[in-house]
Amino acid sequence: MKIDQTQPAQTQPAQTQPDPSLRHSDNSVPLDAIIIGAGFSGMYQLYCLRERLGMRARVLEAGHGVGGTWFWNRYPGARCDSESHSYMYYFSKDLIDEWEWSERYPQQPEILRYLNHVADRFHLRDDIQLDTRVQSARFDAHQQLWVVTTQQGAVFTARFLITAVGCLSSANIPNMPGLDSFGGNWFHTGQWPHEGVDFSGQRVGVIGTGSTGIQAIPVIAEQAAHLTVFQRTANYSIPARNAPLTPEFKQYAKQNSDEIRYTMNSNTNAHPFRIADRRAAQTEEADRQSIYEAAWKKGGLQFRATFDDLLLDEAANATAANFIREKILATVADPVKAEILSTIDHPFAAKRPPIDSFYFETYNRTNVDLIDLRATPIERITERGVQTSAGEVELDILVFATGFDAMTGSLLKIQIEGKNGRTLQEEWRAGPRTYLGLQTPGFPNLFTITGPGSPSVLCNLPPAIEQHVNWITDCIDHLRRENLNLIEANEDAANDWVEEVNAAANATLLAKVKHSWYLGANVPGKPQVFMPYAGGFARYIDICNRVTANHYEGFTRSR
Ligand code: NA7
Repeated sequence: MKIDQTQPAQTQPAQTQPDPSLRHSDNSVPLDAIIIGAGFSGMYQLYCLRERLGMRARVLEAGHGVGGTWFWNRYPGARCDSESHSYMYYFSKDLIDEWEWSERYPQQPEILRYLNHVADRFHLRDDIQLDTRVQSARFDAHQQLWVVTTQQGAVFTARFLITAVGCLSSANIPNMPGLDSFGGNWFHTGQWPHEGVDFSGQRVGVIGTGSTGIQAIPVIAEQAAHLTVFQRTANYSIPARNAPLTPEFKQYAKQNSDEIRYTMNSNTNAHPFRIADRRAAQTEEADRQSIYEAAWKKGGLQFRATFDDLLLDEAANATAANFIREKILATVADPVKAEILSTIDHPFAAKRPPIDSFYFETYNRTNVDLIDLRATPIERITERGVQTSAGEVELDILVFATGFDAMTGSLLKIQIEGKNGRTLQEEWRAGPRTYLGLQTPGFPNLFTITGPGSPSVLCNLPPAIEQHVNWITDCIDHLRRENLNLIEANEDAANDWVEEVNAAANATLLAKVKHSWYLGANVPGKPQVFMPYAGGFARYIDICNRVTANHYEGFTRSR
């Protein structure tokens, strides 16, 4: 099927100038829309509603600044795994031309500077209310309005409610017995103190070896007197080969922004590269090795794109997995550590594959120990440190790099009550059930940007966000033009979509990993349902476009 990706996923309505007199803070007058969260999604959604549709919208943001995940995740080594020229908005040519990234993979402070620049450049702060945590939202069917209450007790009403709360924003802090008794300081990477943490001269423990732990461990090891890494599941990681961007590359990225955007919107993961059209299983061993070797040298998530059967065929995947295992064994000098790090229980990239800067090399430092929690589990946290079945590790600082209650965590922290008085928590008791990740039946005029059931975390997120926001904006514009007040996903459409999401995951190796956060398995008690849509970003865009073209098939629109 042909997909036109030279433009945003949806046709953009003509730009209309907002009426400045409409921007006021009188809570008694219903707004057109309330947006929860001022990260990549919330800011772009505000821009679209205000600048394209001339609507009155307000963003409510819990943090003291804009930036969403990049406001909170300030741990040492925090940087993006997407390449900088793809981890940005593409909706404004001027913005593309004027912003300059410094590195292949930008660090957290640089991304936060970018998002602040966007907020200033488009005067978004006028309609963003910081330090405002939304506690509940209730749909008033009589008035056809969402009634939103903040933790401070302020009440807002709006026709549309749009959640832009992020997929990886609700910290997963394991309930470890004894944590209260710990005499040192402990931190979760996603709630890092703004003043930073001084590790010098300290005995530090890091629990977790996902993307975050793998970024933080080398940086902490350089500062700390001693670092102990507590690993539950060994992980693959590809060298990032981060470096400053050359003037030539910066120029290339600006001059070819249309093509880069087209590539991102017409492939599986919304990255600015394509998955090679060849199979590992059908490639000669020597050729395969040299392809892997070249990708290893180049670094980054492109390694995953070397062959198109890596996530479909276990034997093909094993060739990549074995290559990486050999690299770990060749890098880590201590054979015990090397064995713990390279005994990996899942296919490559079936969990989110990290990329790193000298992660495995860090285990060659004399001040770094590694504990295999599969062999010697944590029993409790003590006053002095961490007690495993093999003994106590004394620590001054403990870092939880233990991830997030992904995709649904932040949404379900808000008490969201739909038209029948049922809450999202009740509706999603057996797992999230959405239509296209955009809407849930029973919750009219509620949109979830990159919600469960959309490609979201399987993608480079900014393009996925732009596509969702464009779709939502066009949908709202359509309702307005047609003089309609409400849109709601149909039960059948949501049920069919859940099946489609499951089928897409089951067609890949992603669904084979039973302990991944894609399934919610990292949070005790969370229903285990594969949450993101794994059918590919381009295919998803095409489905969304078809739904629009077929008069919002699967949705009910009404006055
Ligand atoms: P992840 O990828 O969820 O990684 C969390 C890590 O913490 C992982 O190694 C977990 O082991 C470990 N973990 C979690 N709970 C525990 C307990 N109770 N005990 C020991 N170890 C534990 O989160 P990240 O923050 O690294 O990355 C999240 C995403 O952010 C990333 O994919 C990017 O998209 C950005 P496990 O594997 O569950 O055995």
